[in-house]
Parts: sequence; C-alpha cells; structure tokens
Amino acid sequence: GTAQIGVTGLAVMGRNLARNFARNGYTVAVHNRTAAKTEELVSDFGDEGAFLPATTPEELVESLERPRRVLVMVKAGAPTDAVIEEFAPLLEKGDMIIDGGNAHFEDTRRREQALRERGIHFVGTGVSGGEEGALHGPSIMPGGSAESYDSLGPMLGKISAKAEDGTPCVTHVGPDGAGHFVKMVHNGIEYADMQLIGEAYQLLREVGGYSPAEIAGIFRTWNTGRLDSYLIEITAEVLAHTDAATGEPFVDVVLDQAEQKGTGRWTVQSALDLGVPVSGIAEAVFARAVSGHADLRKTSRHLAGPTPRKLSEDEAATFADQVEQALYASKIVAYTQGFHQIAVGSEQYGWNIDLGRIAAIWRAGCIIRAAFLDRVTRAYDAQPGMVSLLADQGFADETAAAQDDWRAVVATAVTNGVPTPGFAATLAYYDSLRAPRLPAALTQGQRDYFGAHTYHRTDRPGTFHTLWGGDRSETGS
Ligand code: NBP
Repeated sequence: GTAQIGVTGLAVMGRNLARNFARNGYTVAVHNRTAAKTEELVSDFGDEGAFLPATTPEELVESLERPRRVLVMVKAGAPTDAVIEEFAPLLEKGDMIIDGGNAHFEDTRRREQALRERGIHFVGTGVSGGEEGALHGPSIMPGGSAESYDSLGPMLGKISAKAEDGTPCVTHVGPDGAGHFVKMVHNGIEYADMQLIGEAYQLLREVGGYSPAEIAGIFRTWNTGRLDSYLIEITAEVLAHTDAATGEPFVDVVLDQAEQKGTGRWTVQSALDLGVPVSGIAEAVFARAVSGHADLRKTSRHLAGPTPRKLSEDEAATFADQVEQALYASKIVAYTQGFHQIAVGSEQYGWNIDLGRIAAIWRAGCIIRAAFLDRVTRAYDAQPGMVSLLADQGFADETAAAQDDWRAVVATAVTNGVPTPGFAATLAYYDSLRAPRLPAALTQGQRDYFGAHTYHRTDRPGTFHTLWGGDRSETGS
C-alpha cells in the first residue's frame, strides 16, 4: 500500500480529519460503514489531495504502507469496539489503531491492553476543536506507547493547530488512557469556563441592567485583555445575534435547558474516584442538570427571593469591571482544579504527564484555547513540579488583586438572588486553601463520636479515640 494513514468513520470529524491529512500532503485511505459517505467525500473534496477510497476494511488495510495507521472516527462506545474488532484481525505486529473519538479513558485502557497483547499499538487520542478544528487544526492529545508516537507524532504535528510561537498543539500525553483522560479534563474545564461566562452574563443582565447586545460589547472588550479566548469571542457573537423570526435577542428565544454529552460528568465522576476537589467543574455540570429539570423549576418558581436593587449607569459600569475580576479569578481556580486532577490521575495511573506540555497544546485549536494558557504554560515551565497553579506567583498576585471584587460580586449575586454556583464554589475553594484551620477537625470529632473512627492530634503523632460514651478519657498512641 501507499497511503500513510487510513481513516474509517467519515461523519463530520472523520471527514474533516481525512481532508486535513490530505491537504497536508499525505495520501489518505478512507472508509465508512455506509459507502455513500466515502464516495461523497471523494467527489466533494477529491481535488484537495490524494484520497484512496475503500469499500471494505480489507481494502483500506491493503492500501496502507507499513506500519499501518488506522484512525477510527466512529461513535464512542460499542461502535468503537465493533470497528476495532473488524480491523484488528487484519493488522500485523507493529501496526497502529488510533481512536480519535471521545472514548472514556477506562475503555481506552482496556482496549490498549487487549491490543497490546496482540502486538498492535492502540493510540487513544483526544481531539478537540470540533468540526472546524478537525479541518483547520485541532489540539491533539494522543496516549499509547512511545513507539507509536515516534511514528505518528510528526503526522499529527502537521495537521494540528499551531500555538502563536509556532509549536504544534500535540504531545505524547502518556501511556494507554492518558490522552483520553486529559481530553476528558479539558472538557470538564470547558464546562466550567462556559458556566462562569454564563454567570457573568446573568449578573450583567439582571444586576447591571445591560441588554444582550450591550453585554456582547462588554465581552468584546474583555476579549482584548487577559480573558482573550475562543469561548469569550463566541459568547459575544451569540449575544449579539438577533432571532430572525421574532426580532428578539437570540439568547431570549432559546429554551434555557442545557444539554450534555457526558464528558463533563465523566470528569466529575473520575474526580470523585480520585478524591480531587473540582468544585468549579462539578458546579458547572450540576448547573446544566438544574436547568434541565423543568418540572422542578416550574414548581419552585413561587419561592421567595429578594427585591433586586437597580444600579445606576455609573454603578453598572463599575460592577461590570468587578465581574471581569470575578470571572478571571474563578477561571484561574477552575484551571487549578483541572490541572490538579490531571496531576493526581497521572500519579494514580502511572502516566508521568507533563502538565506544562498539556497547557501548551491547549493554547490553540481546542475549545478552551485562550491567551491565558500561554501564561499557564510559562508558569509550569518555570516550576515544573508545581502542586497548584495558585503556587505560581503571577496567578497568586492576580487573585490577590481580584479578590475584593470577586467577593463583592458573589455578595451582590447572593443579595440579589442571582445564582452563581461557579463563582461561589471557586471562591470557597480559594478560601479553603488559604484557611489556617478548617472545620475538618470538628468533622473528625463527630466521626470519632458516632463511629469511633479515631483522629490524629496536632501536637503529637499517633491515632487517638475519645471514650465519648464513657468518662471521655483519650485512648490510643
Ligand atoms: P458520530 O459520533 O456521529 O459517529 C458517526 C460515525 O460512526 C459514522 O461514520 C457511522 O457510520 C459510524 N458508525 C456507527 Br454510529 N456505528 C458503527 C458501527 N457499528 N460500525 C462502523 N461504523 C459505525 O461522528 P462524529 O460526530 O464525526 O464524531 C466521531 C467521534 O469523534 C465521536 O467519538 C465523537 O464523540 C468524537 N468527537 C466529536 C467532536 C464533534 O465536535 N462532533 C469533537 C471531538 C470528538 P455510518 O455512516 O455508516 O452510520
């Protein structure tokens, strides 16, 4: 065979990745269960590069140079297993199956192990950037063996997004499920980013009294500063959009029930398993869940709330600046939590993930791409073993400068009855980290009281228990 890569699964993502490879000079073998999609790709985009259409898995495999690289872009879950089972028997030792779908990292660990035993490299790969990213340059998060990355890395580097300094947004994340794990946390952070932006919007609207069009303008201004990011940019576009049918702001005619495909939920489930506090991300997932419970909301609409205080024009302008501070500080915390989860996951699964490289490959191509991630990259470059993003002096200084406004915004939200679970949870996390003492000591006392669960003391080592039901003397050593 002569093709450097084969792509099976030619829905939006697979088709666009295949085109991206072809546009970059690679010969791409293409295959889809329903052959019409393969024909469509070749007839619509055949002039963009060298495509070798295949009608069967056998034909695709035959058209590939060795070691073979088969990129699977089908629906995550059972379809991915089915496609792997179709192709694996056709492959030889040293060949590679790359899964670019949104697989759960535990599935990737299982598949990688099973294929490794058959001599095939399985490369579970996170791909972010949606349809457009797939075509013009996504952020790519491959896991799997170092050997497979030697073969694949240069090709992935070609089709990936490039950061402003020219670095391709791809790195070998780590063995087996590391790539899909990091993609999962990326999506969790994306949920948090979106929720925090949503809270900022809601406050500007309900407390600041601004119209959606005015808020679009505020976001556009923010987008020229430290909040410069894809999500802020598209938020302004959505807010500025007018519904053609009604002439109303688009955001006012969309049903306010957020849906989800599950990667945010996976992030939180994994965080619970790993014992990592990702409260900002969790609140974002829960906020979508709350929005979706239409009946619950309907039966609760009569519940009492405060009388909102209208701000003057000057007060509103000041408030908007405060909201920018709150949004930025909350964003720092959400990323702190996400990177902490990656650090703990890396430790737990033995992945040895370089957090600085992860920040670097998120600088372009992916949904959370932002100027901010260049700062995160530099922070990890300066202090590779950093336990928390807040350990970076720059971020600590920025939260210090933002904290008064951050607190004022959360207080204003509470006083006015505007829900800001993201702003509040990230601030609580920040204050929990700062606190010299936490009520966890009291929790330990309660646990010891009702369950003899024992406790440790601050003044000497050992494990202790107080005889709560008896003379309340202390036992233990
Ligand atoms: P879909 O997730 O909609 O999957 C459709 C593709 O899967 C079609 O090619 C379909 O073939 C194929 N397929 C199915 Br369904 N069952 C199959 C089976 N049993 N055997 C063989 N092929 C089967 O496509 P997508 O939106 O392009 O996404 C592809 C992957 O990329 C997914 O895992 C997705 O989560 C992930 N992803 C998507 C995005 C995004 O923005 N959409 C971003 C990042 C990652 P057919 O044509 O014959 O039905």
